[in-house]
Amino acid sequence: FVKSSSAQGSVWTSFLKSIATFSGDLSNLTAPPFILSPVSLTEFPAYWCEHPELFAAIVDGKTPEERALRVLKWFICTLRGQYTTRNEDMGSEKKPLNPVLGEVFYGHWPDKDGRGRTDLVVEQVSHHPPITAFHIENKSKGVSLQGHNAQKTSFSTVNMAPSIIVKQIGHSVLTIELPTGVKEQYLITLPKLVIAGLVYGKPYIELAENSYIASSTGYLSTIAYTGKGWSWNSVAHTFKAVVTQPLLSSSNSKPVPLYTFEGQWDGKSINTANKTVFTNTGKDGENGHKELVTVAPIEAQQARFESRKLWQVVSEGIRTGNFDVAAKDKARIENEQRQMRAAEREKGETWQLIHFERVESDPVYDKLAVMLKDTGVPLKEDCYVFQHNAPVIEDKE
Ligand code: 0T9
Repeated sequence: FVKSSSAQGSVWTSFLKSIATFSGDLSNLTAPPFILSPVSLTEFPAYWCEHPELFAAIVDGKTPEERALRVLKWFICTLRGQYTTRNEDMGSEKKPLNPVLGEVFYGHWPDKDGRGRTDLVVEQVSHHPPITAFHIENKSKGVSLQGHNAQKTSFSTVNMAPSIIVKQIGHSVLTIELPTGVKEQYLITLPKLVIAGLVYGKPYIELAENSYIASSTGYLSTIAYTGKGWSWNSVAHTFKAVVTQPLLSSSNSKPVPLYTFEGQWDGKSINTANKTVFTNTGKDGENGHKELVTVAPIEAQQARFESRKLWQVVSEGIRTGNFDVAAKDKARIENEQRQMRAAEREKGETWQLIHFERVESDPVYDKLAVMLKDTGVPLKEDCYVFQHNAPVIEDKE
């Protein structure tokens, strides 16, 4: 059951052994060249908005209930991009480039059909452990998403197959401002990942357990990832989402289910009550098309550590199979970072973030987290909260 070509096979087998005995953060692990991705993790938050029209349309929901459903639909439609893109584009999950402290990634989705322009700002706010913060905003519609993401990885055997378990640490908060000026917030927690397919040398992601979307209007969506995907005879990427009625404050009754959706998060799902199609992110589906983020060409990138500019030589090396060129430039970047950290220590300085600031707590998160806890949701450990702190979005059009 080892990757076919025997030379590669033995490299992969010893890599698997090193993962199995590794403790801590997998971003530090040296992986065989064929599993390297030319893309940095700072680019990943763009997956949240590859359906910019669904993101914008949230605010057009007429009632709190309709908006909660639109948030759920948008969220489900992001999953295919988040978790299957590398398999679709490169044949398997790949190890992303580990961002440097202060690495930034900027992009936007242009205005089209009245949906408004959406801007993306990403910054690597910590290197040890790696934490990525992002802010996505459609100003004209009054819709924004702010979040940060980190991972805790471990090795385990799932359905008799060696697998990497990735606990996502962090959360996102979606804020919408209605035309009346009223604001609604939605706390979005993140699912657990199982990286399966390792023995075949073709890793892919399956989602596990639950994630939640808790709204300030009281609606709660519970998304259960049924994860049949790693049993040989069943369908991959299945989920069931239940939207419950707002709880009256301080009542300890069980939330009443209003809607249930079932299906595949990378394909079709249906409303189980009336059998209408809910989302379809599959290739030919209603929301199958995705719109990649628009990024300035490398020559025009101004920031010191703008992701594609920083990793240009490394990425090119990986893409063209010149792994020694890639390794050399990666080592150069990492040495430079070590020198910067040493110089800062010497001067008693710390690296200054550009777009985010670390805060002790976030009142919106605290409020929604309490609501989740009250409904009996076990809240996972979180990392520090980062807040977007600067009006960095200038119109470049
Ligand atoms: C946030 C997403 C996250 C980042 C990636 C686990 C992972 C790094 C984190 C969670 C995004 O919103 C969604 C998608 C994919 C996740 C990555 C998949 C992956 O394998 C890596 C880890 C660090 C590895 O590279 C493990 C080693 C490798 C051999 C497996 C292919």
